[in-house]
Amino acid sequence: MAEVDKRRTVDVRSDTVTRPTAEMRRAMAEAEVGDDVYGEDPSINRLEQRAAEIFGRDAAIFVPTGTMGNQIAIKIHTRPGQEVICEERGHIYNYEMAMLAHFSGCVVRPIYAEDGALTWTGIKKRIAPGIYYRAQTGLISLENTHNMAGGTVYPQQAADEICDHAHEAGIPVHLDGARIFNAAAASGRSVAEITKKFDSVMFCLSKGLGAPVGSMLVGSRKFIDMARIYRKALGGGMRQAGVLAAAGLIALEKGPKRLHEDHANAKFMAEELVKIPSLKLDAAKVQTNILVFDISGTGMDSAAVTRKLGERGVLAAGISPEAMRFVTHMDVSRDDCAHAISAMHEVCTGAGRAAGS
Ligand code: TLP
Repeated sequence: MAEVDKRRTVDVRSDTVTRPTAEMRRAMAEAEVGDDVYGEDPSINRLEQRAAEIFGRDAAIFVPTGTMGNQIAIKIHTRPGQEVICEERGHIYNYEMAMLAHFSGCVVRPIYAEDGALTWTGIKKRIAPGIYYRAQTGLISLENTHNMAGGTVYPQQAADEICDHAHEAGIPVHLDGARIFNAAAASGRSVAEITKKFDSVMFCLSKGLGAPVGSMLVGSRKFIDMARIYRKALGGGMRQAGVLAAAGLIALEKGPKRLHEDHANAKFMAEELVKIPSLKLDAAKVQTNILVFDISGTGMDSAAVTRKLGERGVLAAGISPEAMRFVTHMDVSRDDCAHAISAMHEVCTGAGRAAGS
């Protein structure tokens, strides 16, 4: 029985925790900069152009966070007093501080869907009838990969169908594509292809792609011109932000190429976790870099499991009292994953065990 090495720290709380690589730090130090509020930062301009090119769109804009990107998109697509349809566990609904009510004056019409993937059939019945005394559906927002459903990849046909039908009904569709490059890597399709029917897409440089800061919004020229106005209004006009764009450019070019490693590591952990009888997880559903699993069979809540893992050098996060999430990323090696599994084994069964045995 292997004892867990308590001197080691493995951080699987999120893929947001990555530190910039040496190459990123060098590029940041040497970045050409200017005042981005005047549109004069060459590094930001290069990053925005590259993002637009990669997504096959007119334009893109750099924003400090994914949250700001999503909220700007919601503001542009909606009017106060409207509803936004999204999946019940969606980030815009649960983790963005009710900003869509605060900033856009809208409410969410949440709909639960297996694996976080709404279908047109599910959405159609929840679109507000065109009666003057009912709040109208202003926007549909999807999430790919779906974070809290366990990093699931949106079935392409379902996403395309939703966009087509929504457009026929005059409703725009936004994509929270914080981890869209993970979806692309898992499905073997390009981000341009899987996002082409959406009116706007937000993606994060600061998650699996490894940049320290930053997200992008992509869309039509008119949409991005509006986004520039709202970004400034929210205090997101960041002046010499080229120091961030320099890291972002490396994340955008190099980050996608290594995501399959994170996916293989997540799969490895899933296949090990299912061997712990008190945990509930469907390893076959782990498609990308996120594992969400039920710990209620351990007799502990997630706060207790998190604390015990922490004592063994594993930083993890509970997403409810009964469920936990592990996220793989570029600062987590296969060995680190094995360490996390051994720690989990020890916490759940009270015994040490080497992963793989
Ligand atoms: N997600 C964070 C937490 O907020 C939950 C994480 O650790 O996963 N959309 C999705 C799908 C996200 O997962 C996140 C961040 C965001 C948007 C917001 O991005 P940031 O943190 O840059 O505002």
